[in-house]
Amino acid sequence: MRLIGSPTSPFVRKVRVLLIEKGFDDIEVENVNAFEDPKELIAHNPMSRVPVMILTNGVAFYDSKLIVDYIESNMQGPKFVPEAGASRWFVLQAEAHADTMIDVAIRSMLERKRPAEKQMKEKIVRDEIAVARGVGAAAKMIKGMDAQLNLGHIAIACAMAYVDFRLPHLKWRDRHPELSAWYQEMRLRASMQATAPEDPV
Ligand SMILES: N[C@@H](CCC(=O)N[C@@H](CS)C(=O)NCC(=O)O)C(=O)O
Repeated sequence: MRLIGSPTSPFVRKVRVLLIEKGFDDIEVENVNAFEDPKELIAHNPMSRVPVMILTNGVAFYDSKLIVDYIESNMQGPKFVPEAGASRWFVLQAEAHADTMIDVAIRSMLERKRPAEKQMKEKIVRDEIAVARGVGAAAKMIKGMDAQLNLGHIAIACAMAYVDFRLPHLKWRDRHPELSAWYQEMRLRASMQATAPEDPV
């Protein structure tokens, strides 16, 4: 199998971290710029979003939630989503929460990239406040989860890295010291180190 991705996408990173934690550290990633509608991406995902996972038989999957589900259901290695019970839904909620935080962070980042006179400042402020609230909720989720690594941890760590990368001015660490301490450890994991974007711009 291989992935179509991008080095800075937090959704791609979530999938890659999960694969590495499962023991698959040699999955080929073909990096594209999804914003330019590259042919090789839209051939598999007409909406031009990464990640896309392509199996050896040519079958392709998106989005990242389905890819993660496929990996958990069909690939060997330790499990990162509990099979049943309240903990399953807690972990999946943490993943959905992290993904939504990223969606909002991306939207505000894209708005900020527009020429200053065209930016909708109130939209940026609203989205950044939403992300800040999201960080607070993520802190509670991390506190409520077992220490053993699960998909919720992975998704939240990728979201925090993205907030640091795109919205550093939110300075969330001062308000959430426990989340900050947890994240400091998380980012040292080999899977997080191997997927950190080099020289992100
Ligand atoms: N819900 C999708 C979101 C994927 C997504 O938004 N990917 C971004 C990169 S982080 C992208 O490809 N953006 C291109 C675009 O919006 O045109 C998932 O979980 O895979």
